[in-house]
Amino acid sequence: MLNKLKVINGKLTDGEKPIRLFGLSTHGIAWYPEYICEESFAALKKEWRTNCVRITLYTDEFRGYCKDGNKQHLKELVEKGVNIAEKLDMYVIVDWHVLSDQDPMKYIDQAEEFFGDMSKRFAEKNNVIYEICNEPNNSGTWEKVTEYADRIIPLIRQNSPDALVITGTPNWSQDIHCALDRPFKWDNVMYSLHFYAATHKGTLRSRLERCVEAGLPVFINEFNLCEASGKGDIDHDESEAWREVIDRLDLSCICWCLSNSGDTCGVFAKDCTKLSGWTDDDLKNSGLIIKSWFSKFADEENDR
Ligand code: IDC
Repeated sequence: MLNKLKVINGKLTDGEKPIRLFGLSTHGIAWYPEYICEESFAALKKEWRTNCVRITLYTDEFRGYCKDGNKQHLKELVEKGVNIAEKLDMYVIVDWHVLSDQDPMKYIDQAEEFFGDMSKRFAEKNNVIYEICNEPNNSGTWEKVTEYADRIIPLIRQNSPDALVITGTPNWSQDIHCALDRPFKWDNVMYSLHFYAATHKGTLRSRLERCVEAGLPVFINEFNLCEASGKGDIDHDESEAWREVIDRLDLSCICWCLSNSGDTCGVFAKDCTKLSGWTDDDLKNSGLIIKSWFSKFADEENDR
């Protein structure tokens, strides 16, 4: 069984030593459920050499959990993913994907029901990380996120007292300085920073460095090398600058996303329907580059 994750002095550890998590995020599981299978997770572990998967549950989008999604089915898919990850000794992030809903308080009742249920189901598991809110934006201010967290975190901790929690930060998870100024009162929490290298550049990297150096526990639980739209060209220079910072600060990072949507950010080519055994031809450029990053991170992790 994997060790429980624990934030010590602003750093992610497995309770004994520092640990870095890296891997892929699913796309919305209502749209791309096929990758929630043992075959794919095993390939992500073996072929991509990753140790973590993020399972994305959109809330307010078409077929979202709080919209017209089939709640029962979506919960079963999350549970299936968690169980597969556990079997393969991988960590797994359960992502409540706030996006067009902006303010996580919009669906607080449904979030309470969801996280109450999930933390009960996964109470005995060491591999589950609860991401309570993907990207607050606009009306999703830090005050609102804090109000929301103060209701959700105690609920999770009632059932899973030691669980690691990740929270989004305002402005699509870029304003991590809000958390540095006014951190949550809860321990074992990490704060999200998301970047898309062709859009988010030196200013965001400087903020990241400043906050991490000041001791803020930051988790990069979504990134890609293209524009924030998930489209456009990869910015190679900016991508390399991001990789260097991630490495230097020893940060965890999760790539968006496991899909063949045809967008730059989807790591598989549009005509690739394989669930494992992906060749270089099956990968888009973003996938190829990020796979090579992960391989390097895995070597470094083995050398610890
Ligand atoms: C994008 C998906 C795209 C989908 C869109 C809206 O790639 O297929 O149509 O969401 O639902 C984020 C979000 C993430 C976005 C991604 C790329 O967390 O949901 O996915 N992005 O735009 N933040 C910054 C970029």
